[in-house]
Amino acid sequence: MGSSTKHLLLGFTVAALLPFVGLAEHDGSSQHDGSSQHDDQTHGKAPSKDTTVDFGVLPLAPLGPAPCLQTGAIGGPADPCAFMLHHLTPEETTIAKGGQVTFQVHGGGHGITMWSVSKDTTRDKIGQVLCPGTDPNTITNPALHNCNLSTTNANGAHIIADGDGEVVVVVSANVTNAHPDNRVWFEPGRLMSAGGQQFLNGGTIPAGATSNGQLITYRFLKNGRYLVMCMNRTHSLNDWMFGFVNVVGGDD
Ligand SMILES: [Cu+2]
Repeated sequence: MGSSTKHLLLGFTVAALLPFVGLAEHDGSSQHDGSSQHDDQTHGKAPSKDTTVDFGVLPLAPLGPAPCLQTGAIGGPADPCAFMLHHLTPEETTIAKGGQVTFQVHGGGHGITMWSVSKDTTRDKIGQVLCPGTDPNTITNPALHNCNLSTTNANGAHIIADGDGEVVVVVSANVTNAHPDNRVWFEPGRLMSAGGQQFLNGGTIPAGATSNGQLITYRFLKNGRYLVMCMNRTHSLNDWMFGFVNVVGGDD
């Protein structure tokens, strides 16, 4: 076979494959069905290069009227309103590929861990397998939070699947109450974790220009959607302490 014939055949093969390559890139995954593009949670958001996310909240005053604690360990593990502190701000963040997110820790008892999920993964999809019911971040009356301070739910097993139905995180039951059982700890596919064994330091000044909480940075080199969770079982499994980072721009 002459070299010109080889080139001709190679060119034909590449051309024949292109439509399939294009489809896979368009959907973000070759496994997606036709509806996934419509549900892409990463669309329509303007990316910045680098950004910051506040991880948790430092309480300085009672979190609400009684039964929220009015004195003592406000926001601590015995405060029925502590769930109000367990969220990321913002919950959804979008950066350009290659950009860095700096997570600043506020308040106590946090650890950070992260996995990649499909682009159509919604907050509700994840939250309903952690604690079924209303998103705790929208609840102001602690009596309406289905899993509030529930050790049964926090210590139970939870299997987290993404929007495509792929299992992303298998949270084992907390049997020993020692590392790694006592945290959300699942290594397959995990991109990072910080705060195992010893929780992160939330500093003494609330979120703002002078805040002094511990900083955790991660530079996102691949497009996609990333699930960022607290490793504290009570925070994430009871109170939905998780958020998403969307990485867009450039090639997938
Ligand atoms: Cu936490």
